[in-house]
Amino acid sequence: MKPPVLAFNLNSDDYQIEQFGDGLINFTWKVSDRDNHPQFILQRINTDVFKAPQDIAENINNIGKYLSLNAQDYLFISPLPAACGDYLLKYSDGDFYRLFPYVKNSVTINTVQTPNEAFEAAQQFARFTRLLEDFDSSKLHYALPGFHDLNMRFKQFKGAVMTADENRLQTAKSVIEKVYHYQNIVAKYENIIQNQLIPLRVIHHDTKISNVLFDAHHKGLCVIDLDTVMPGYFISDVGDMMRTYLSPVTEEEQDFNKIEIRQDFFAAIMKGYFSEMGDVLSQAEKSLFVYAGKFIIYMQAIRFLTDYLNNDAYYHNTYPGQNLVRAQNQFVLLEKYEQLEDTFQQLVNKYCAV
Ligand code: GN1
Ligand code: MG
Repeated sequence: MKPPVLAFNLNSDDYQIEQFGDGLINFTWKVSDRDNHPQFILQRINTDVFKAPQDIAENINNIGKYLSLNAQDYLFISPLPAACGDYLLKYSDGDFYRLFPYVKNSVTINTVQTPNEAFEAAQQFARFTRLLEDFDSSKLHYALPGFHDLNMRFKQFKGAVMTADENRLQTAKSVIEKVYHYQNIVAKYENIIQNQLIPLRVIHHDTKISNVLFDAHHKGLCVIDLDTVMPGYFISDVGDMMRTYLSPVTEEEQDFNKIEIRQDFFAAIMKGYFSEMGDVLSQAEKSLFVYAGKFIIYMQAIRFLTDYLNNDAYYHNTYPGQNLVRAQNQFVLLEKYEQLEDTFQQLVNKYCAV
């Protein structure tokens, strides 16, 4: 597939274009000059998932404007205009594209290898939310309504069980049982929401490490991939960091013995997040810091399983049964996380007491 670089005034003869990153939804290319220096990042928005890409463009624009007025030192990467002047290009193939400048000497990483990387990333996501603390979040469109609404995800899962074909129901049987085994995680979520125990904030909602830009010395620079920035709860961001930084292997790992929880990485996420948000978070939020991990790991397990039961309609797959493997993987992670829950709670208590 050849992306429409000319529509962004780039002559394809002058650039090398290669697929970039490991996202499961949008398609991303790195555009480098003839000397192989990266110059741009080009993205095609998946409109099966993001039904109103214009809303995302508006969100990014609004946040960019706010930060340029209120946090001048923050590195905010704004999209570049296409030849027609639009910042989000609707191309003749019906797809939407956008172009970002490539930040010189920046790097992204795909797996968290040191606690320092976890600290830096957590600090960056927390900084983003903190800098937007006074931003009027009602200005933001909900690009994906109900995205991290665990209640809704649970209902979607039950719906998928009703409609799934017999074969998939059979192969997924033991994993489906796990969803019910951990149902108390949904009950706790319902309680939080119904009693409004924690506030809505500007939340990134996709805190995997590849969404952080680092400098050459692995210092965090800023967060990227802002499609899912919406009003939400801090447990989404912290939880997704637990989900994706604590284990040395990802959701794609098929050898579940390799899944483990690295305790020093938990401490790094906590310290990094609190370094920015420590004075902002309420007591109620702090008391849910450990729950955040369970909340997101469980929700992601449900989302993969639901997609498996729906014949893999949502996530990009490269082999049959991949969504089921991902769901199983996430349940193993959840089990191992739960075993350390008390240890982690003590860590948080101790850290918050000083
Ligand atoms: C999707 O495309 P990517 O990898 O940034 C998904 C996230 C999941 C993640 C699991 C819009 O993110 O919510 O956590 O896959 N994004 C969307 O790998 O559904
Ligand atoms: Mg993403």
